[in-house]
Amino acid sequence: MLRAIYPGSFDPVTYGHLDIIRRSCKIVDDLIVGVLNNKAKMPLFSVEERVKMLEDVTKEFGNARIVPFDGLLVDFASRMEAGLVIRGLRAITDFEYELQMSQTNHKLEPNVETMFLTTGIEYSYLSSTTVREIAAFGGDLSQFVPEAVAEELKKKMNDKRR
Ligand code: COD
Repeated sequence: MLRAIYPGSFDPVTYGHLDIIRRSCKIVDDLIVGVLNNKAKMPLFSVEERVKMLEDVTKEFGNARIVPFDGLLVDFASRMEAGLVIRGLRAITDFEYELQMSQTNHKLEPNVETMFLTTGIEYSYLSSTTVREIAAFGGDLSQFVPEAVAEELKKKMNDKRR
């Protein structure tokens, strides 16, 4: 059985992330979407909120499960007994960071390999950062995130304005 981890911040999950999850689920038997619980990064959504949104939008994939983690990714991978990490590659700007991360992880834990899936062309521009910015200015989010996530973003932005 092939088990992999797709780790990230998912603050919030976008159609770009979902595209990678959908395609990964066709490749591996058990996909663990690892949600980083890093309070130092000051995410917009709490880890519980990010996990809940991911659970809602990945229900249709029978072999994906959402698990929060903190600490090192390689330790999380060992705990989950996963030897494979999947990452998405959007553009050359992602490459340097991703290369450094995969090589560091491999040095820390040689049993963990990283596999890259290139983004679908229609999502290559898309990031959680731009989604948060559009939401902050009340823009239309329908092309970027599922409806349930757009609703959560609107609520969060309204709460912040109060
Ligand atoms: N299309 C395709 N892929 C996309 C898109 C898109 N539009 N948007 C994002 N992605 C991919 C990203 O390339 C990434 O692979 C994944 O989706 C998640 O993206 P993010 O932005 O939500 O998550 P990141 O990149 O902030 O996640 C970083 C980690 C949490 C994985 C990293 O910080 C980590 O492992 N932290 C734990 C500490 C650790 O082990 N550090 C040492 C590693 S060197």
